[in-house]
Order: sequence, then structure tokens, then C-alpha cells
Amino acid sequence: MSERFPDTIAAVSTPPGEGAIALVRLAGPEAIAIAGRIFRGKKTPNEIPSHTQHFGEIFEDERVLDQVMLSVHRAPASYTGEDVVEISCHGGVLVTARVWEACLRAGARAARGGEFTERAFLNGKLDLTQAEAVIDLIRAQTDLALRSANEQLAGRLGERITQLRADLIALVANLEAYIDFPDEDIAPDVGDAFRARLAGIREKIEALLATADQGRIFREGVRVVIYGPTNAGKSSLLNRLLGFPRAIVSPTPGTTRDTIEEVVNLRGVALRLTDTAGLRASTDAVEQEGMARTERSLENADLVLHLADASEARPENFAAKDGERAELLLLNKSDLAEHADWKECDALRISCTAENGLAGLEEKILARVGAQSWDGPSAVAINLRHRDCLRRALEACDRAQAAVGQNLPSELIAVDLRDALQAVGEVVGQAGTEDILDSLFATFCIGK
Ligand SMILES: Nc1nc2c(ncn2[C@@H]2O[C@H](COP(=O)(O)OP(=O)(O)OP(=O)(O)O)[C@@H](O)[C@H]2O)c(=O)[nH]1
Ligand SMILES: [Mg+2]
Repeated sequence: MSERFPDTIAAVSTPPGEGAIALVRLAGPEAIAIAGRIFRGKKTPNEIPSHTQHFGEIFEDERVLDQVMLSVHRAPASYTGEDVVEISCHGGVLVTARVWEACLRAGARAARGGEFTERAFLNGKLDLTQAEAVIDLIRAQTDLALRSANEQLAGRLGERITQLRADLIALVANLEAYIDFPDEDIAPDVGDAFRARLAGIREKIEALLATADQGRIFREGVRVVIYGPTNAGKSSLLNRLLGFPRAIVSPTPGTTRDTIEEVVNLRGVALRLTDTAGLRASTDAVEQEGMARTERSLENADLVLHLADASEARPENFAAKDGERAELLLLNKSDLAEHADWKECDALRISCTAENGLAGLEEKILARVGAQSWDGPSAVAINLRHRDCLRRALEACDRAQAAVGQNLPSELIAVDLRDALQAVGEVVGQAGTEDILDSLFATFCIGK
């Protein structure tokens, strides 16, 4: 392993700023030797048993820089699979920088963002989905996102991919046995059994693809857009859902001219709420731009809260557009006398000023984004990169299926299955190219 990465890297692994403690991490073949040059304690880092922590001082030119706790994690039982030394120092900006610089002066090189995790992946400590889960875990803002990241870090997605690969390999092997030994009279199993197995693989890929939306929602939150005529109470609703007066509310129509986005954690689900400029005919350039922004928000919405004023006549476009987008119809100002237009309308009645119906609204929002189904045993949810790989795998399976249907030669079917195998392998990094890795690990923070 040490041959793979000849240099030893060092980074401050805790965020910049003041804190009680900070962590400086070293990884690589020289990690223990470098620590030995700057650490003074009862034992030298070389003598310290793996995975134990020891008190001592970091010094430079006989001057003490800090009192620290130091631990040694010997290869291969460490995060990166190499020798790793962690130094917990006092969390001042200057003292942390000095300890890190001492590591560099003693022979380490400054680590790039994500380099520790990249090494962990390249040394086989993590598959690519687990490496990605590390970022998800760090960025998780809700319990659900955290749970999903933890499942992925534990390798649940990796296991499903490994199973898929095994299924595909078995299928390809069967075909290739026939191709390689045509005289042996091994019948190519491209009959019903083959079709059934291929269909089974397609189903597994589709099941994983179906978790993509959920994955985006875990990672980024549900995009909920508040939409409706001017003065309906959209900004009032945003403020109620947030629990603080974020947007200006006024009886003047056209108060909100730009879109306003805020994130709220609704029982473990992150909602990215967008308040929009109210709809009305206007020749004012600013208002027109506001409405153009409203349109753009609608295009990307997971759910639209379409609001109207219960005391006013029914606007023309106030009707659920079935199938076109997920929309909840809401009648605000239910504290006022209801306009006759709404008699037959079963929209949910709420009042932002009297605070009526808001708990029911939260329930409905959660139901509409499918939050109940996330309480199940598995929170595995794929990200965009996984989706791209799996879509290609599915297309290749479809080509294989079509080839079987047309009784094409086994060689051609095998080529398609190999494509599928390649695409599935990319999810866990088994077929990973350098560019995938570079772009992926570049999104990490330094020291991770
Ligand atoms: N009676 C009553 N008034 C409300 C209710 N909700 C909001 N209002 C009032 O309606 C007016 C408009 O509220 P806003 O929240 O600014 O409405 P908006 O839809 O954001 O309006 P624009 O930004 O101009 O499109 C304000 O005077 C609010 O106090 C409600 O439930 N009942
Ligand atoms: Mg408003």
C-alpha cells in the first residue's frame, strides 16, 4: 500500500475557526516517523500501540507549540488503510496552523480536499458509494438524510450493486461458455430462463432508479413552491411554516417581487420553501421579471402549494392540473366569510392569521412527498451519478432483451450485457475512470 502513495499527507481535519480542540491528521508511510520528529511524550509515536491515545507536546526548535493528545492507527486498520496519526490540539486558529506547519516541515505534504477519503477508496477501504456517503453524512441536515447516508456508508447500496453485478456476471458467463466452446454442445441458455433472469436484473435496476427522487430529497430537500394570486397570503404562509417573519407581509398587492427561498426541517424532512411574486397582469418590468422567476421555480418544484383567498372570487387557473405537477390547493383566510365561488371546492382551508389548519397542511405536505414510505427498513437512495450509471445499465439490458427477442447471435447479447456490467460497476467505482474520481473527490473538504 505504501508503494501506491509514497508521500505522507497532512491536513487540519476540523473546520477553520476557534474551538475547544482541533484535529491535525497525517496519513502515509512516513506518518509515524514525522510525528516522532515533532512529538514529545512518555512514549514515542513509534512505541505507541495502535488505536491508543497519548498525552504529549508538539515542539519546534525546542519551543513547545501545544499540549496535545496523539493517536496512531497502524496500516491497514486505519481510515485510509495506511499509517495514520491524529493529533488533537487546542482549537485556536494560530496554534492549529502551527501544529500543521510543523508536520509539513517534518516531511509531510499538504493534503488536497478529499485526499484521505480518496486514498481510503483506492486502498479498498471503501467503495465509491461509501466514499460519497461520507460527504452526504457531513452535509446531512435532517435525520432522514443522516439515516440514508449512514446506510450507504454501511455499504447497503454497495451490497445491492454487488448482487446486481453477480447476477450479470452469471448471465454473461453462461453465454460466453457457449461462445468459447461452440462444439461442446452447451446450449446457450437464451430461452425462458434467461429471459426471466434478465427481467429480474432489470427490475432490480429499476427499483434502485426509483429511489433517485428520494435521494435528491434526502440530500437537497423537497422543493416546495408557494404560488397564487397576489395578496392571497403566500408570504404569510412562508412565515408560518418557517416560524419567523422572513418575508414582508402587507395588504398592498405585489408586495413580494422576487422569489424568496428558505429551508425548514419538517419532522425530519428538509423543505426548501420558495415564496413567489403574486400573479397579476402587470406592465411593470420588475413585476414581469418576478413572475418569470415564479414560472422557473414552478418548473423545478416537487410540490406546489397553490394558494387562493377564500374571501375573494375564484381565480381561473385554480384547479389541480392532474398529472402535470404535484399541487396542493389551499384556501387561505378561512377566518373571513367565504366567497360563494368556493362552495363546492374541497381545497384545504387554512388561515395564516388565525393559525387554523396549519398542522393539517404539514401532514398533507409530508403525505404528498411520500414521507411515510421512508420509515421503512431501508433508506437506501441513489444520487445523480448513480442514476446516470444505472440508466445506462438499464438501456444495455433493454438492448440485450431486444437482441434475445430477435434471436440475434449470443455474441451480440453478451456485448450488451458487458456494457450493463460496466455501467453497474461504475456505481461502486469498480470500473471507475480517473475523471470520475477527480471530480468526485474535489467536492470534499480538506482533511477528509
Ligand atoms: N384575514 C386574513 N388575512 C390574511 C391571512 N393571511 C394573510 N392575510 C393578510 O393578507 C394580506 C396579504 O398577505 P401576504 O402574505 O403579503 O400575501 P402575498 O400573497 O404574499 O401577497 P403578494 O406578495 O403581494 O403577492 C396581508 O395584509 C395579510 O395580513 C389570513 O389567513 N386571514
Ligand atoms: Mg408576498
